[in-house]
Amino acid sequence: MLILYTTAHSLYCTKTRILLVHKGLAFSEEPPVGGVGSDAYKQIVPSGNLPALVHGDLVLSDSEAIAEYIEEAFPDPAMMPVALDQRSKVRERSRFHDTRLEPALRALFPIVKAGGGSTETIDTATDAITARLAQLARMLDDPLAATEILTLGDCGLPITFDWIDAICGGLKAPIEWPERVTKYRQWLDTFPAVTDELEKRHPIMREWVSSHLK
Ligand SMILES: N[C@@H](CCC(=O)N[C@@H](CS)C(=O)NCC(=O)O)C(=O)O
Repeated sequence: MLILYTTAHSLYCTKTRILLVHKGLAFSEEPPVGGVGSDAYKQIVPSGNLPALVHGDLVLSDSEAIAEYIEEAFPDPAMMPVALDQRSKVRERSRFHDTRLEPALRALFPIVKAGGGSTETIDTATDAITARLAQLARMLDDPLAATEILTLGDCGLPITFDWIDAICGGLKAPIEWPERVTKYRQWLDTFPAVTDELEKRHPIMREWVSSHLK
């Protein structure tokens, strides 16, 4: 049995749930022992990171490490293409999500927690997101990036897109979505693992945003 340490709001936990559900794997979820950032949790998961996976004696953190382990331990259905160059583009997309697009979104969290920000602060943050989305559109245009299967590189993006909608909607700072990214979102929505998980997260996201932005 797989155990996943999660919290309801964590974007990276959603990324991992999408992967596990798409793989058809049974797993149970547990909150971090002693709470987020606790010493008790760090006794189990040294980095204190969420999500973390427990599989037998293995305790593994970092959503990318978890994704690659799951793909190797449970190869069916495949979530990596066969061709080497296509595999590398999946990894590129996944890393782009974790190290570029998501951090641009994350810059908005303290603004929301503060109940809002100056027009200039919000514009700077949303301009950074817009720039990353434009880069993603170009990456998606690369023929080597196109796959028919849902891949490891596609699991983080849908929840980040929905957080962008939720937060930018709350801040009344709409984002202009590149057509290519909208088309990609529509494709992601053809996978039940994506839509079912997002549906469960929507009320939690809405509640979090509206609790801060009255
Ligand atoms: N790159 C990491 C990022 C994960 C991450 O930032 N997790 C947040 C929750 S969304 C977290 O662990 N926060 C608690 C902490 O850092 O102590 C991954 O892919 O797992």
